[in-house]
Amino acid sequence: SGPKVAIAGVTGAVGQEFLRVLTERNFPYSRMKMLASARSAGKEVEFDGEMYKIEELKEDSFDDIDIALFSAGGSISKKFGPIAAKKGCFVVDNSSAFRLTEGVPLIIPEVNALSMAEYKLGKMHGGIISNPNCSTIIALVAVTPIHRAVGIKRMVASTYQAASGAGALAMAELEQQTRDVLNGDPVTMKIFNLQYAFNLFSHNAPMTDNGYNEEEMKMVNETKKIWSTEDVDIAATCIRVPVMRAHAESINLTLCSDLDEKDAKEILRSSAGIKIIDDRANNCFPTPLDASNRDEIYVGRIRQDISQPGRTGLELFVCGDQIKKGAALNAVQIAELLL
Ligand code: 11C
Repeated sequence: SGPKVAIAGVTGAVGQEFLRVLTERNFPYSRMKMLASARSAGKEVEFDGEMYKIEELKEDSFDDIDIALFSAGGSISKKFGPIAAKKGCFVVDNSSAFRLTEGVPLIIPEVNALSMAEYKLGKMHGGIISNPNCSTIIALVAVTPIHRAVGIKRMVASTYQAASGAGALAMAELEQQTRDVLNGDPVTMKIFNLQYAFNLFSHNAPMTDNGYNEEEMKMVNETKKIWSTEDVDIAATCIRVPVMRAHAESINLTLCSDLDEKDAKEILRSSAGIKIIDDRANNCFPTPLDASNRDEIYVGRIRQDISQPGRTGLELFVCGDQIKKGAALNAVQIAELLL
């Protein structure tokens, strides 16, 4: 027994991770439907010991579905999300299509699970719930406990983002280019317009008028919605680094009142979804490899910002699996809240 579940975009990196996370968490279901574009229809995918034929995503795909996990890109979500919701299906959408839409909850379960109740989802028959951007999820799991304790006035984030954020083909490009460079072969670019292996560059999201790219503005706007406040100043610089599947972020905070670094560490240690690696003596701090395939956000370099007065500034370095907590796991946790 359990809900009838559909995966929209099952062939993608996040789609595949949905399947792993659902199995890992023993998510209850009475039926599972695998959906993708016409190109993948007819192929088979394994889940929970059974083989499933992938069906083409169409308007009638959601007629008998209770919960749909979407990760097939913004335009697919825009087209099919409302159709599914109208049919009484709860859509957990991994794209940016509805994140800032009024009335659509934007949820990180460790941070604002209660917002789902505020949106009165329980009384609704179907609806769309958005999964935040991975960089936002990874930052906010780490800093929200500090925000709850003393308030955050300003946050400056610098990201080091993995290939997975740009999809399975970008991961393949990083692998291929690395091989090409080591073999002395010419490097070819398909997904990114710059060499990725042994390099790093400003995030590939489209640039906006203010000089910040869309990835950076997502961190700003999504954080304000998730924290339900305009009263926090946020700036981000997002960089793509040649790492496979976990993002890292350097985060600088200006606090509303004093917080000692030792107290900050204790607050973080006792908070949901966080693991601390913070061993100064041995220079042991979070790495993307520590965080890969893990549920938790890894936090370290917890230190007072010496450039701010008293104990009003704090610095952190965080790592989180982009495909897992940054996408599939967070969406499945939202589906668990729906149950
Ligand atoms: C990245 N965060 O790492 C992006 C990918 O709004 O869901 C996901 C973009 C989004 O490149």
